[in-house]
Amino acid sequence: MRNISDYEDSTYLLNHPEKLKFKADNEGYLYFKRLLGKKTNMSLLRDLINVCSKHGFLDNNNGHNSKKVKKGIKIEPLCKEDIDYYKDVLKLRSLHAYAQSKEIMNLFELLFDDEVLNHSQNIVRTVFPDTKKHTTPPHQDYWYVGGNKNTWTTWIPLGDIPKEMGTLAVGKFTHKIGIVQNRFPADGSGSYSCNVEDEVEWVNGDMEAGDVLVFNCLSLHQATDNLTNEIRFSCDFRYQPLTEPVYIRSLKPNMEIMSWEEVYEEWDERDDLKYFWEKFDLNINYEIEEDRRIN
Ligand SMILES: O=C(O)CCC(=O)C(=O)O
Ligand SMILES: [Fe+2]
Repeated sequence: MRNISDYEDSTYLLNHPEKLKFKADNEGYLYFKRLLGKKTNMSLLRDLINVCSKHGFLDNNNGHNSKKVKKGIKIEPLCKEDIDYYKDVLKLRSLHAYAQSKEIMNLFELLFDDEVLNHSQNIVRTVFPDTKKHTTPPHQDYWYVGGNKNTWTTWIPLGDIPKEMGTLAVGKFTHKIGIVQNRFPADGSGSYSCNVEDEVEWVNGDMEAGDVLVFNCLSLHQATDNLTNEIRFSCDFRYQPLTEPVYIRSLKPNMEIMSWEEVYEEWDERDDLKYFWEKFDLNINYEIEEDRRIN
């Protein structure tokens, strides 16, 4: 990656909706410092550390909140691959509730001028030290998410994430290029990558608990390497105008590794968050969209 500058904080535009929308339409990304409270962010981080600890990944000698991995443990891209661990992560009610934080829902209501659907397929990334070759390569989310091109992703660090721990770089203005057809097999999460022009202007930076990065599903983005000896945790959630088509997979648990019944097993029976999307009259695509088919 060449041509990198810091994320530009758009918090000051939250009271100027037209300007905020213009910036989103123009640059294809927005960044908000501390849009969310630190307390809830740290609480979800603790929940994830507890799941990691339950699965025996952590060096508990380093203290209660340690994100250091046990010596000798070799976890291949645990990112999402260790199914039992990841199932326990997806069962966390705190994760799914976080995706519907009112600050995020209000932000997208403002950007969409419509009611907002949070895709129930919420994702957590667990990135271990020394996993460079699994770092997520450049891609557009539209290839994976589909449905419509007005879907946006939020990428949220859990805890503070300095640049050397790896964050998410977004290519400013790249959503205007349209679908980038060049896809080829690559290492890293997602397994495919786009060709990227040298001129792309990337934004990246240190992130703090509560910061939120949002970008359009056609904006090119890529993760950067975790060069520390601690685990990096982040979550990525997706949102779209309620009236636009949604691809069926966006309403299933990530990677379809389990059923919603299994996710909800230990939740309160009357919890409103369960199957929340079923109360909307959605326009669901059951077939993969034409422009996402690989020839
Ligand atoms: O965190 C990562 O490794 C990739 C995140 C990503 O591609 C996304 O949020 O859409
Ligand atoms: Fe992505």
